[in-house]
Amino acid sequence: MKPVEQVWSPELAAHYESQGHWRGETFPALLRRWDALHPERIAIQDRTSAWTYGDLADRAHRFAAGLRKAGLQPGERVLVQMGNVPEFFQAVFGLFAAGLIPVYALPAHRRTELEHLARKSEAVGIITQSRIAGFDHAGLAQALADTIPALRHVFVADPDLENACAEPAALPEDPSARSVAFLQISGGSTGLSKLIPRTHDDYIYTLRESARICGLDAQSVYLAVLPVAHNFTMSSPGVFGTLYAGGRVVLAGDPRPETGFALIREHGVTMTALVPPLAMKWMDTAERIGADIPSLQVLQVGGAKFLPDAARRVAPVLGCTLQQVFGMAEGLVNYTRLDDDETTITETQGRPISPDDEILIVDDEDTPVAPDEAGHLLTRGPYTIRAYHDEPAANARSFTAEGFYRTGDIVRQLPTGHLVVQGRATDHINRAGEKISAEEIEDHLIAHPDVLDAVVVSVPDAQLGERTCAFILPRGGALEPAVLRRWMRGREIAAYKIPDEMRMVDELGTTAVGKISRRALRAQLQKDMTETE
Ligand code: J2J
Repeated sequence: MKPVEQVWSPELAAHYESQGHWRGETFPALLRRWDALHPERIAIQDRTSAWTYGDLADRAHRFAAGLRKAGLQPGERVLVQMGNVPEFFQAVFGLFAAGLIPVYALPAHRRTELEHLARKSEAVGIITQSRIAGFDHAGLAQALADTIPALRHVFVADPDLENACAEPAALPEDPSARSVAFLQISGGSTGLSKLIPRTHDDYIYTLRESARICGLDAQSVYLAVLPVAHNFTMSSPGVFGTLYAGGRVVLAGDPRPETGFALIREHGVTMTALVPPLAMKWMDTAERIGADIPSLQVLQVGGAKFLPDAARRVAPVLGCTLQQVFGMAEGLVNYTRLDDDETTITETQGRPISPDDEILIVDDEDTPVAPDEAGHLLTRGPYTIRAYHDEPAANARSFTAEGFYRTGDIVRQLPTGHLVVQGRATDHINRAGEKISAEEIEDHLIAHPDVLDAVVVSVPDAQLGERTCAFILPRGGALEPAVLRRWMRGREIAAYKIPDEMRMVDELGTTAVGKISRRALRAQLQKDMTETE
């Protein structure tokens, strides 16, 4: 089994430590600390249950003992595919306590994505729910275990995560804070998702600082609307940042504004986070039927560009402060500060968490652009990865020789340090905050016997921000989009990856389509589409 690691240069690591960013804290130690400090306080609740910090520690430790009893060994990887349920926390903190490394899948993922994540991480097990939004995840997990011999353990959270628990037993020693705590997944601009190894030290630093920047404390109540496994909901400051601050996490079962407003009223929610299309839906509903959510102090919006016109509506319509969040699972997170002036809050995507986040904005030749000019955003810092797991080719492309991560985003920086996202250079589609790799979808389409070639581009969309359009060159006669749509469903991929639009074409451009010209072709089609919109 390949070890998972994340290594900074010794000089930078020493610097991050000397600055107090990395403090040697680990997730299993955090859980024990919360349990010792405030076991009676409510940590997590949803419609039907409320767990105190003591309950969480007890459940996680019994599950950890069960994992040990089942033979799982420290350092092994386990896929976690769960929705916004308290058992997610039992599973993940149980894995931490047993020295295991969670790999976070999203609820929307299907067999194709899970199989890729399982193989790439060499996972030995999967923890899931029997159903999420009506889909049979237990069946999927079992089918996966039947095809991947290494994936030996299947745990279904409901009804029987409890059955997997054992009497508390000796748990392994805490891991090194410099070791990898879990694997997040990349949005993936080329091909399939890559695995992002995040260490205890680096991630806990973002939790501590995010909680501080966002003003969280023991009185804070955070509503998780987006999937908890997504890096935004998990850490900016998200559910983990809220627990770090000793606050309370409320889990929403669905993202509808009516559900959100009811939960905010019922639990006195002070903060929540949405992607732009959802934020607009919440505002439209509030204007139509009223929201009555006086406890809500901060609405965070991020994951995709929030346009200034929409941003300006937040405070008057929802009666709370807007915080824009521009982050990435690879690391760097930017926040507008709660006391920034209105123009900064509505027109920028914030500034970095850390004084040690290094920001470089460069042209196509990696030469820094003039101040205030737009260019490629490169970054290096105390919580931005230096490499993906087991991806030598992607690592060579995605990181400079000095260890800066090439974010793929085009930004400009204001004299205050705030960043304005202008667009992006890589070929992913940001569909309502869900990132889709054009190449991955093209590969699925081209696998169809009647498709000679396909190119996928993004198109501006009033609701989603962007939607996907596939240009398809059939091999011979007519080919119906409905046939291809069925084909894509048959590929067992997340539903959000199925193109919103498919256009049959006679040719796809004059250049021979190869890996190099495909990029130019996408750009050309993109331009044609945008101009005809
Ligand atoms: C424009 N583009 C944005 C924004 C992300 C906090 C918040 C978001 C994520 C996330 C995250 C954007 N305006 N406000 O992990 O901790 C686009 C950029 C970026 C990519 C990263 C967090 N906020 N984006 O969205 O890994 O293109 O993380 O590089 O899913 O989303 O996507 P992801």
